[in-house]
Amino acid sequence: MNSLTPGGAEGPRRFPDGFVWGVGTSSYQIEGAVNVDGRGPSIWDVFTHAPGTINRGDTGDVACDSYHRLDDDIRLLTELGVGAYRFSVSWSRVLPSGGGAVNQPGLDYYRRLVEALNENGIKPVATVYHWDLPQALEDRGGWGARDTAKRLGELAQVLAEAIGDQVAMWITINEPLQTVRQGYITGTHAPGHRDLTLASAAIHHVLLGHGYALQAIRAQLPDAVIGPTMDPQPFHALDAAAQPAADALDAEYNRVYLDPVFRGVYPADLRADLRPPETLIADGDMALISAPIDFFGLNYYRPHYLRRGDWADLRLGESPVSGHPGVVQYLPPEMPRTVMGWPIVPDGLRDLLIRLHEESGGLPIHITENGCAADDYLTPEGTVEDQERVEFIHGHLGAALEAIDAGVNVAGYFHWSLMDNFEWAEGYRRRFGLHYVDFPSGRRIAKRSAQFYRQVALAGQLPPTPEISFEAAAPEVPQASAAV
Ligand code: IFM
Repeated sequence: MNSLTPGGAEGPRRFPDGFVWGVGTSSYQIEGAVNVDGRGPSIWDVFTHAPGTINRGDTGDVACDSYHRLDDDIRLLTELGVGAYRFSVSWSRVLPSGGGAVNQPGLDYYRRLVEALNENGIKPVATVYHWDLPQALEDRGGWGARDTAKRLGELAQVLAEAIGDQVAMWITINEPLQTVRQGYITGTHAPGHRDLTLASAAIHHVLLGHGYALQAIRAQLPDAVIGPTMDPQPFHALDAAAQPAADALDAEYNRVYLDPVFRGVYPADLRADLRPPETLIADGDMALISAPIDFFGLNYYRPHYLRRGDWADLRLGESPVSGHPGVVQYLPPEMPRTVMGWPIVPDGLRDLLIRLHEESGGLPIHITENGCAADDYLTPEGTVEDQERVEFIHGHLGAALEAIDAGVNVAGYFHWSLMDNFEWAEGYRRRFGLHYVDFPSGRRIAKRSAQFYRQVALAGQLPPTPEISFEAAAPEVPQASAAV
């Protein structure tokens, strides 16, 4: 319906009025300046400097140097034409010991950032916690300790007081699934634990941290717009034999975080060794975790496919699913995927939006992340022709429109990311940005996808094909001025 013009030809499809167009980043991935102006060490400083943790030994020591290039990045955002910018706060820049004494220069940086955004008509969307826990808190037990959750509430309170008048939306936590899974189970992210007992405690304490942060911001700013961001990952069983595994993994990856926030309970079918022990759940915890939120933040990248398979005789595209003998994860070899190896499935976004709409009781949903890594490179002419990212964006925005047509309140889309940055264990080799970053010089260059996204965001509509129209192209975002 939305996609057809009266003449029957495919025309542009409009997003609802007030739809928020944004881009996202996070502190450790872009700021650099790790030893500057009183910032304390975070778990990522320690983890990246341990041998063998990160591809090529990359660190976030310099990253995109956004701490020193604030004006450049504001210019990128204004040239991009977005209405909102999602950034995260480096906890140890503001509270170097995790709590207690505030580091004023750190707080001043975020004050300058949010003021500059507002002066340029861009809504600041602040993520309180995006993975860079102060090492001081890790030394006292990290997310295995209840006190860490309380300290997140303290950080939120400090931020609400200092920048609350300037922030349009608050995101309490980013992707608790990855904090727990990669930080405490696989050990591929900081702090690098592989310990299920710690992981089960971390599940509860990260969610409790969301609850304390929500409570602190609400107390200070009763009208604030607040929600968590999560990255539920759909598991599809391709045959009946894989269905029990798909259900179990849905509990382990998704419902363990969704159910407490939406309904105040942990899923009954969660595997026993990950279930937060009753002894850790104090009276009032589940009420705090399930306190009303104003929106749900969805990060969507990919689904998973499971089928019956012989672990001793794996076929092309199959890998064993740990804990589920006889079941394999399967990626059809011909299925398009990003350089991360993640399948490109826009319909998965539509279906997930519909599911979350139902499970959340119709909450507004912001797509707080969606994007793809690609093998981007500078052409001799100095451009980056990332047509595959343009197509990725076009496909996923089309899926968001289908969800809207189905009645889902999709309130915004934040492309990940404003610019190439430190992609955690992958280091700098994985480029997710709308802007190419030449890391040795720090220079930012608008990719073709930046021009496409600009055209969509300014018009509030999706063109029928993933192409840049003449009017939106070069004159407004000339390569020369987009490079800073
Ligand atoms: O770069 C990350 C981001 O920090 C969290 N969500 C997924 C992105 C891509 O892996």
